[in-house]
Formats: sequence, structure tokens, C-alpha cells
Amino acid sequence: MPSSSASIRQQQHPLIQQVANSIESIWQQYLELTPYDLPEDLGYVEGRLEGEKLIIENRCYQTPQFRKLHLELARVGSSLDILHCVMFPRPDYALPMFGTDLVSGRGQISMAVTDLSPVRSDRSLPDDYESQLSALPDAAFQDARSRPAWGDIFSDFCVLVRPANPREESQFLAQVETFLTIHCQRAVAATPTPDQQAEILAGQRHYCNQQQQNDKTRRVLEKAFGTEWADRYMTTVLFDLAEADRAAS
Ligand code: 18B
Repeated sequence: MPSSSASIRQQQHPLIQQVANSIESIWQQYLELTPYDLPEDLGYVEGRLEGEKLIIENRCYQTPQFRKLHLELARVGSSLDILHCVMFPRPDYALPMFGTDLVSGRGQISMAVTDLSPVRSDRSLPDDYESQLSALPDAAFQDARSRPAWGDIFSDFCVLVRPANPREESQFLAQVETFLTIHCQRAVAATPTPDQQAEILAGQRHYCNQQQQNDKTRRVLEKAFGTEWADRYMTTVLFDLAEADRAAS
């Protein structure tokens, strides 16, 4: 990472810093992390959005259960802060997709989402996830945001909100930590199921296809880097397919 990498996080909205720190420490606590190499030009990127600088910083790892753990922090000028995180299970692990996205404009978080999204064809989560998540107390937020049309990938446990105050911000952080801890604990205890690979790959492909329809993400990237670059970035860095799937298509 470039030496400036610590500084973008320190300049970001406090909730984004806290979520980023928690994600990394839970990964380190439970998982066996090894480096994951992004295409060389895409680890740290700078572009210009309407005269303002867009900076993107990526951290990626892999583990025995996950082909890619991706944590991305982005900053547009001093007005827009973004955190993006997705964990892509290896195709022989029947695990859901953990994803989180936070967007802050002028010091206020406008959108915070976290989910363990199913990849099965019937859209259900594995039984052990279902029972553990159902037993959690309901997280109540004043301002729930409605799901976009492509959001059929999210589970019933998805939290998609605009946190109304510091108490709700802490509650969102706790929700991310709970989902992530459950996920890491289940993942390390999981056994591979190579016979389900085709279904798992199809589920992950659907997840990525739907996420690629998020015009709000695409627009930010297009304004700073152009259409072609934005498309390459969304399909190779943010929501890429497993190698086994690319090879088959
Ligand atoms: N996303 N987000 O990651 N997005 O990447 N994101 C926005 O207040 C970026 C994910 C999700 O209401 C907004 O309206 C950029 C993952 C949902 O139509 C902006 C990057 C998930 C919405 C960005 C990025 C996810 C949303 C509008 C790359 C879920 C609401 C903010 C660094 C697991 C969509 C606002 C809607 C919104 C931008 C979800 C600006 C550039 C992993 C549901």
C-alpha cells in the first residue's frame, strides 16, 4: 500500500473508520489471511469527479474458504466517503455472500447496508445461518431505506438504513460485527461441497449481475474515470466472477 493509505481512512466519516477497523480485526481474528493480488493498476487509484479528486484504496486477501475478501475505501474531494466490502466464498463452499456498503455525504451517513445474502437457487440461507440470525434481537432503525429494483439478492435479515443519530450508527456497527462474526465462525467450521459447485457459481453470478446494476455506484465511477474504466472496475474488482465460472462461459 502507498504510504498515504493510512491517511484516507483517518479523514473519513468516523463510522466508516470504525466499520473498516472492525472488519479487518474480525478477519484477522478468525481467518487465515494470505495476500490476494489485484491487477497492478487497480490497488490504489485516483481520478477526478467534477473537478474533485476521487481516491480509491483497496485491500484484498484470500483464505482457505474465501477466494477474495475485498475492503475498499473511497473518498471524493472532502464531501463523499464510501466503504465497500464483499466476501466471495470459494465455489466449493456453500456459504452466503457477506456485503456491506456505507456512503457519507457532507458528514452525514446517507446509506448503510449490511447483509448475508443467499446464493441458493431457492434464495434461502443455510439452516444454521437461518436459525442463528432469527434468534438475534431485531435491529430497529427510524429511517429504513427501500430496496432498489436489483435488491432481490438481499436476505430478510438485510439492514438497509440511513442512521438517524449516533446511537443508530453504533447499532449499525454492532450489526456488521455480529453478521461478520457469525459468518467467519461458520465458514471456518464448514466443509467443502464440490457437488454443489454449479449451483453456488450460479448464485454468485446472479449476485454480481444484480450488484452491477447499481447505477449510483456506476455513476460515481464513470464521472471520475469514464464509462469503459467504470465497467472494467465493476466487473473485475467490485463484482468479478470466480475463475471456474469465467472458464465455463
Ligand atoms: N452506492 N458504492 O461500493 N453496494 O457495493 N449501495 C450507493 O445515499 C458506491 C455495494 C447499495 O437506493 C450510493 O443514495 C461506490 C455492496 C445499495 O438505489 C452511492 C462504490 C452493497 C444502495 C454508492 C461503492 C451495496 C447503494 C447512493 C465503489 C450491498 C442504495 C447513496 C467504491 C451489500 C441504492 C445514497 C439505491 C447506494 C457508491 C448496496 C453514491 C462509488 C457490496 C442497496
